[in-house]
Amino acid sequence: MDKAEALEKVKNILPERRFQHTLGVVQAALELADRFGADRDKAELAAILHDIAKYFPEEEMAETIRSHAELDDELLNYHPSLWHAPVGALYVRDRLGVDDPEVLDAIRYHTTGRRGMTLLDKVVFLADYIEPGRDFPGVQEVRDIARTDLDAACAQALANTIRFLIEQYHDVYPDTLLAYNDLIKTTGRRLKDWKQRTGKSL
Ligand code: DGI
Ligand code: FE
Ligand code: FE
Repeated sequence: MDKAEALEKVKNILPERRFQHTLGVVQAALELADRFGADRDKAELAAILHDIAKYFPEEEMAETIRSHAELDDELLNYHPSLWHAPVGALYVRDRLGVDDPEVLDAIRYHTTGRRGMTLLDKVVFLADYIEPGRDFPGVQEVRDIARTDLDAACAQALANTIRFLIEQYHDVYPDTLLAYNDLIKTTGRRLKDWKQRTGKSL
């Protein structure tokens, strides 16, 4: 499946607003790929397809998770908004013939992240967070950090998400915490310095 076919497919599947978000993620992913040396074509394909399963019916996604050993059954104990990422990865592999494991993983982990995120995982995860259409508290700071520091920007995005989830008394999926713990080891110092230098509260 090439880029044009993938775009056509998601344009047909997604509502207009979600398609516009997808185009924003593509733009952001290409910028990040160029800045941090990721494969442009893989970043673009993963970005185009990342939310393809966003509006699949919940019961259908639950059944997909139950019937595929490679998808963690534990997902069923967490919020359904997490399901579209792994289900989407499986869908593009089995139904659209996407066979690049790096692209499939970037789609699979775009919502939660994971321990040991690859360069491509980070590019797609961060692009989803900072694409131009996003407007939530803290996003501008993450955009600023992302100009120079991919890992620190991902860590800050994860910190914001975890804080938001906890404020709402939502559950936090283990991969989200593992991704944060992993990245904060190497970026915590830089983020503290950044915060002190800019006086920004993150
Ligand atoms: O699909 P998008 O809206 O573009 O973005 P996304 O794939 O990052 O999904 C965002 C949603 O996922 C948002 O409602 C927060 C939620 N989310 C992310 N990590 C976790 C989570 N929800 C729970 N309950 N637990 C998590 O760890
Ligand atoms: Fe998503
Ligand atoms: Fe998205």
